[in-house]
Amino acid sequence: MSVVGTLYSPAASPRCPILNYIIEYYNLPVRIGEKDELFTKNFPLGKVPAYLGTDGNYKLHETLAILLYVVSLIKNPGNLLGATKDEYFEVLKWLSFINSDITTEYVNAVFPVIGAYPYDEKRVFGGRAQLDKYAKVFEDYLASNSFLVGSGVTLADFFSAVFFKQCFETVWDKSWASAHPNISAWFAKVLEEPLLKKNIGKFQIIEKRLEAN
Ligand SMILES: N[C@@H](CCC(=O)N[C@@H](CS)C(=O)NCC(=O)O)C(=O)O
Repeated sequence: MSVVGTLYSPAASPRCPILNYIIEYYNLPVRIGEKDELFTKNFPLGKVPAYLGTDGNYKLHETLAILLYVVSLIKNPGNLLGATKDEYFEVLKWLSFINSDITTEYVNAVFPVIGAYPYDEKRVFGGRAQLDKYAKVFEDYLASNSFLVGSGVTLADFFSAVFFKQCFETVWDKSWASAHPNISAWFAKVLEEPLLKKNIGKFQIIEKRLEAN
């Protein structure tokens, strides 16, 4: 199948890795491109991810729209979007929670520490606390559920686990993982799924949380 469009999706951007994994794993006809003149011309906000169809007219920004578009290109998506209509909406619920509330607090907790933003202790501490509050929603839910939606792995698990991987590389260290056994067990299990295994391989949780120098 010929290429249907270009996805601007730098691997280092928190919202982007899962898109690239899905495109590569399912061999989808989407080119993953670097920001270029076409990107600047078509996406004045300059935010990623962004998708431009080969006709030059079909444009998507917003992670969730792009994610669902990319999944729509998979011939047999199986259980990715859930097994029923209700499950589909539950998948969307988790995607939105990760993409909005959790991403915002991850950025607050981590970006000033790694030098992506000026250091601001109040922001970092506030982000960590809020992130913990949101993580508790997962920890409690996963106490009695194997996956985030229904009885099998869905896009909600993949999107969340790939996002949490970034947390486990920066702000959620081994002691945090021990204090959150349900998230940790679910995370390890989802990482074993072929889609993530192929892309992430063996993963080590950071020994000690990153702190500003
Ligand atoms: N609402 C957008 C937010 C996209 C967004 O903020 N992307 C970040 C990277 S994860 C970005 O491009 N930041 C650069 C900037 O804000 O200029 C979405 O859900 O996709």
